[in-house]
Amino acid sequence: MPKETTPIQLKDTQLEQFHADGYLVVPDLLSADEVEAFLRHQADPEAESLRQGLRTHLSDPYWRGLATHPNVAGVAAQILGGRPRIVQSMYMAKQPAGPGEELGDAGISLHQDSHYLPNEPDTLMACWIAMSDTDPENGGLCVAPGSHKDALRETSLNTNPEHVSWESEYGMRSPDGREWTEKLYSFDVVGIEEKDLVRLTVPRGSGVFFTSRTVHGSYANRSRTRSRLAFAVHYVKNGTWVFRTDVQDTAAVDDLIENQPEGD
Ligand SMILES: O=C(O)CCC(=O)C(=O)O
Repeated sequence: MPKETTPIQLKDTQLEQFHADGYLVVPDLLSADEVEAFLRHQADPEAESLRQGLRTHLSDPYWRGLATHPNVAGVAAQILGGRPRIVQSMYMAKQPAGPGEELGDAGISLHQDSHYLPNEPDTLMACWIAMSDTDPENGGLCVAPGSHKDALRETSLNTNPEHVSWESEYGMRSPDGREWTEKLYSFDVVGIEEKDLVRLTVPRGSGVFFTSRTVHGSYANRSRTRSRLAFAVHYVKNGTWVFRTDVQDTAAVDDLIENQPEGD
């Protein structure tokens, strides 16, 4: 579990950079011990029984520890200017290419998170933490600086084999109780070119905060030996409505910290 540290306080210049670029890399969110403890836990077959899909932060103390960590949720609170609530948490392990394979595990097509998680007012943001050293070769995170400044972009169904492809129906509910379903799929934003992208190098324990409209994604792991491991948490500011029913019941970071069972 995270141990006591002095929480990171963003400088004004970092906040300005976040708002100008739509993302901010923040070094050393987690200590080497914290990363190690999480990875050891993930490798324990007993951790499987604690998984609850996108809501594992509610059932697994290690996931909760990262999602409420002062350097993760605390920095999100500074960016949001208010109390963050957790929408979802994810662990994404992309393995390197095996013998005879050209590519390792595929990445996630270039997208804006509000396409997947419509919310109102749109306060959605993410913290993506490198749990291994990550870079362009092993499928590290890519971002399009400044892409958050416009409205949500047009998308098409991904067809690039370096990205995972899928389609699925999701339930939606509006604040007035209206319900409907929407087909979501591996969105690929139209009009983004290689020159628009920065392929980030983010060392283990460091992280990237980005807005719901920042175009981002990743490519396949092209390394032969190095896994690309990442943990991501998506937050909204208190008072935001999340339309997707599977993650609508967001959790206040403060409540999760207060109700942490003894010994976690
Ligand atoms: O790690 C990746 O490949 C993409 C992560 C992502 O899309 C996210 O955290 O919102």
